[in-house]
Amino acid sequence: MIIYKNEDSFYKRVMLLMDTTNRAFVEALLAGDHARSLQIVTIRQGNCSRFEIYNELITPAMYDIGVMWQKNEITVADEHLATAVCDFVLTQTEFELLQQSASPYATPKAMFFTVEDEHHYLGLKMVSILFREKHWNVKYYQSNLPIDHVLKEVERWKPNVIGLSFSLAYRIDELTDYLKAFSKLEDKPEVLVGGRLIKNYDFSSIGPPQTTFIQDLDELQIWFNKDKQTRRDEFDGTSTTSSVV
Ligand code: B12
Repeated sequence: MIIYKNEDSFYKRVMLLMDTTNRAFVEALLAGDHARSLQIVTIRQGNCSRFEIYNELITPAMYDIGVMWQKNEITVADEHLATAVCDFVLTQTEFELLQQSASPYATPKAMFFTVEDEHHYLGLKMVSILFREKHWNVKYYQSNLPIDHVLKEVERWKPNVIGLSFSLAYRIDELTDYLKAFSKLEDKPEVLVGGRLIKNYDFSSIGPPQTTFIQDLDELQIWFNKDKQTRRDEFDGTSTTSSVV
């Protein structure tokens, strides 16, 4: 059974975070102004981490745009334009990480994608960049990856973590199929499921044991800290040491 959770307090917190810079950022996204949007992010980068920029600037901005769209204050075209600029800004925040990109054989490995027909991928992209920042070997497949192709990739690449995202309630059956398929995998990779609905519903009943539902970047941070305590290679040891303490 999927249990509904209260979303009011979350949205109040989001609105409180919308200070002047955040409003300027929303305006720049909606104006399709790549330069101004990037400038706002670059200024913030002076005293904020990537995590803070994603959590306190970009995520609230996109949620705010969703509310404006729902209230018919902006058009579908405005929202698409804002999405494109947001995607550009995220790519820029990933750019400098390319210098320290892990080799295709390095561990630990994590793959990211959205379930079939799910086109909301900006949140997933942020998460994949945060994994890259922590020196994970990342493969980011963006959106709409059918289950048989996911399973082929898992078999071939053998990731330690499979991260998937979904945003629309009517994708729950698809999500359940993916999770069932992962529970049958021999290597038992850890599965992380994220997306806006995790805040509102308790999905634990559809997740096999190695699945963790993560509602936001704060929870991801907790997961990273826990993972660091239990995994030695690439973080505190060398790549050939055991990954289990
Ligand atoms: C931009 C946008 C789009 C873009 C998608 C752009 C893209 N490439 O991602 C486009 C235009 C394609 C789109 C299409 C649609 N959309 Co839309 N969209 C949005 C909007 C405004 C922002 C989404 C976003 O980027 N949010 C910001 C990110 C950062 O937040 P997030 O996804 O929650 O991710 C965070 C966490 O959830 C978590 N997380 C996410 N994934 C993962 C994965 C892992 C592994 C982990 C650990 C964590 C994690 O970390 C992230 C970082 O903070 C939302 C509003 C909203 N509230 O989100 C509506 C929204 C989601 N869309 C909505 C709808 C209805 C649609 C359409 C059905 C519209 C239509 N009629 O065509 C289509 C469906 C398309 C499809 N088949 O998927 C509704 C859904 C309503 C509902 N009740 O289900 C919303 C809520 C708008 C609204 N208020 O009505 N959309």
